[in-house]
Amino acid sequence: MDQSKIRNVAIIAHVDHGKTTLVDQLFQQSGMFRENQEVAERLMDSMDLEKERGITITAKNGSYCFKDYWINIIDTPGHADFGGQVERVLRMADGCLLLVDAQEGPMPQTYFVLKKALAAGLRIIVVINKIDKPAARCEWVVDQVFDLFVKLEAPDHLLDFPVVYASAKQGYAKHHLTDESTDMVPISELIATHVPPPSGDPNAPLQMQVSSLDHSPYLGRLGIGKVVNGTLSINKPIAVVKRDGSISPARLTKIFRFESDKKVSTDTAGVGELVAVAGMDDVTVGVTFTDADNPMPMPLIEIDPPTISMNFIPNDSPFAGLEGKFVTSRHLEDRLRKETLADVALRVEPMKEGVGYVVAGRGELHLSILIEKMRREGFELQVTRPQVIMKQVDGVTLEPYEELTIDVDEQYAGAVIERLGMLRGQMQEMTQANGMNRLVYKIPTRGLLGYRSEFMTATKGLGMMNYVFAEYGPYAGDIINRVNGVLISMDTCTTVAYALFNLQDRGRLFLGPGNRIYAGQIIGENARNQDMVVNPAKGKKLTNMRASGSDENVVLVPPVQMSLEDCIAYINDDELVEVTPKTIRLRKRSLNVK
Ligand SMILES: Nc1nc2c(ncn2[C@@H]2O[C@H](COP(=O)(O)OP(=O)(O)OP(=O)(O)O)[C@@H](O)[C@H]2O)c(=O)[nH]1
Ligand SMILES: [Mg+2]
Repeated sequence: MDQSKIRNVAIIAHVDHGKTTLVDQLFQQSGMFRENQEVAERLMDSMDLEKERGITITAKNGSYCFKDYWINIIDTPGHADFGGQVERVLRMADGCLLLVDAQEGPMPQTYFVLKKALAAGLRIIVVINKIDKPAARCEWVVDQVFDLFVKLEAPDHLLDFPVVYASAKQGYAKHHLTDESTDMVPISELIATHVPPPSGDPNAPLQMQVSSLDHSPYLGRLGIGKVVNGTLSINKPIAVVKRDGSISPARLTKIFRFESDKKVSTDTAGVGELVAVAGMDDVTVGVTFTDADNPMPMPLIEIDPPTISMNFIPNDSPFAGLEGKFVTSRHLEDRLRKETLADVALRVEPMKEGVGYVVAGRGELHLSILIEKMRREGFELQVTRPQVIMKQVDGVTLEPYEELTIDVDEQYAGAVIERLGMLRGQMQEMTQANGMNRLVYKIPTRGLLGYRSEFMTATKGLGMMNYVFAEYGPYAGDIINRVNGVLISMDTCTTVAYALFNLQDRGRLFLGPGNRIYAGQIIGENARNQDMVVNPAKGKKLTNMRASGSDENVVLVPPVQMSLEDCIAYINDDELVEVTPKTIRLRKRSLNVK
């Protein structure tokens, strides 16, 4: 492949600003699909969980042709929990598209990814996306982006960034807002002219560093990275430099390049090409494949330390083993170990007391996605409330803080401010525009655990909240997770509508009639502060004449529906979430309720 015609471009942005949709359009318009071919929306979001949630979880490679250019595209996740991946895959890129929503403007993760792109010295093309939105305010957004570059001390030659306006959804882009356009050509043109070709030397010793991982059912683990110098060849013996600096011989069994969203096998890959390689079972992020005679390791890729942890415990509830295939501690251990190989941001250690594992990751979403994957594979397990990872510096306990940005309708701002105060948030900034308030806070990560769903309810879904890790700071003091107690079942039984009807005045119920539950299981929230043991199976007395029709006439308030994330955020330290392929239950750790 002609090195001068390769362009390696990462697409980076805040969550939901349209990265994956933009990739769809670039692919679609490059003519790589047959005219009548059915192509999935957000093609690169290929995992089931990505499709269901509409978010990108892992970065992915693809490519398309524009004129005689071969453009490698790296789609990255925008959610802060997966920010570490962005930093790693930027090593494959020579330039990037920074997408910014034409209405929202730069958001916390925009700041984070731009900082990483500047640190990597990449050429940046700013794409103002979603210009079709009626509330788009492009000029304002461009100004904000410029301010962000200045704030991040971008060097002068990068401050002069090209801007292109796009609607990824409708498939057009333009250099000026007044231009007419029906296609994405302006973006491809800018990539061809503004992003430099890869700069390596084909005659130098081989260097290819693994920046991300993938898995093939037939070939096992794949390492993905850029050939920085030299040529990678299937038949040539090479060496691998591991993260610990050790050097050993290696032989690759397969090399793939990325064509559209597929991997295509090849025997050699030259400078600047992005490839996936098979043949090394314990390949991990940061290893360098290099010349066997003249090994040249590349600088190590730093991996951000985890910020929160949860305990994963084998299911020991009375219903253990009824719904899942994998239940034992051994199953759990094997699965978690396997995950750490594929996900370098995850740490797993045995618990110091009791049976189970401390699983540490980059945030609530990171860990809950793992739990969700496991339950779909047939695992049963129990998890504890997430804990933030504290640090000891010079004998002082420090805890992580986030910078929180909230956009909320004026009428709800008061309630939000009050609550954030209780969560130990410190307001940094408050601005108003068009009936919306923007609040910026510094707040302990602890205070934010589980806050999202509360925020959504408090603002009737009309608010937006985003946060990124800010720094470690002094311990902020106690934060009360939940003031209410819970309603606990006194017996193992099946819930009865009549009993629930009598209980629903006491608080909010989490389940309806006809559910099999056990003693010690949590069935609802008490309106009062303390826990209460209740009997959700108590039927009507038989002496009551109207009992003959039994339950049917009872009108129940629909139970509160809680997602896995809601449950995890809800529980206290003396409670667990039990997860099986079919059910999510809340329980007391101690089931002794009598
Ligand atoms: N109106 C409008 N909506 C868009 C546009 N581009 C994307 N969207 C919508 O924005 C939402 C998010 O799009 P994605 O492409 O998944 O965003 P993303 O940046 O890949 O999101 P993450 O990968 O989760 O960070 C989807 O509902 C898209 O349909 C656009 O140009 N205009
Ligand atoms: Mg995406």
